[in-house]
Amino acid sequence: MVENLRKIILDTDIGTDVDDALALTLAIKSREDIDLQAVTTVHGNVGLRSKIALKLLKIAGLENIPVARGIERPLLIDRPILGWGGHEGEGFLTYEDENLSPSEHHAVDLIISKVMSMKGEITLVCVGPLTNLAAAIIKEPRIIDNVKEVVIMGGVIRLFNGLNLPYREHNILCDPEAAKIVFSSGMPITMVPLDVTLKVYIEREDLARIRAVDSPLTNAIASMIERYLDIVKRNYTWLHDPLALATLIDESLVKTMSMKILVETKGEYTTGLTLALPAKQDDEQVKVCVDVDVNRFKKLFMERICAK
Ligand SMILES: [Ca+2]
Repeated sequence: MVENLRKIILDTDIGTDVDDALALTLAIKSREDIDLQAVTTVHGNVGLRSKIALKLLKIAGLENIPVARGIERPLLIDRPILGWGGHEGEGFLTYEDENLSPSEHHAVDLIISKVMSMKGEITLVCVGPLTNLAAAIIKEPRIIDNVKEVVIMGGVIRLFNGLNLPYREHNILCDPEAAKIVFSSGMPITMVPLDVTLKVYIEREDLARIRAVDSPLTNAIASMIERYLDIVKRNYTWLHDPLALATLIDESLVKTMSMKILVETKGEYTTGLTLALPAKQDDEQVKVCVDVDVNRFKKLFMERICAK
């Protein structure tokens, strides 16, 4: 049913951790649920990140979906770019991909124009630092009331759920001021924190099933995963960003609780921390994912990725 499709913009730091490419692929292969309106890139070399997204879309035959470059530096400029691996695009992009050209529009403008031209219909899926979205809010605050929903992979609320959780998460730590603007904006937010994403992963042994599909897209994805596992010297890697996307495909995969989320920006040791408090009635309430059905998610992920 076309009218039930979720219109999304994927805002991503694709290229460093392989999970962004897997989230994009999950969106591409979930056409029955997801209408991918645009991809926007953020943090670090956004031109290179955009080429990676463009190439994946091209392999999938979706050259019509715009990919827009966003903001390279954190919002206040005085913070470093964290986590740039140096391997971004290696083994995937070739000299022929020089011709892949991103949208002439800036990511911030594309987000604003999509949200304002399709009021109440656009869901923003933010799986990188929140710089683009914060800048979009500053430039056009009316997007706050006109976005359908924002799904954020980011933060950690430290549920003490048996996982060895860090006290800060990368996407928020990269740009805490941007995160603070987003979380205090009043937008309807679903937060997919490390507390749940560190429960879901793909293993090297899953690659055989992906390779068996033998399509250009699955072959590309299998190679990207394999290369990333070699770089991080592990036989598994977490599916942080695909889980955020999957909550839009089947919300029953996760259990959520309403909380108030504050972002620390000034602490000597705690900058970038997401402080989760019980939400009172008048507070901005964030839907925070607190548990995930690991097996059902993994099954959905593999079935979608490996579908013909
Ligand atoms: Ca990401």
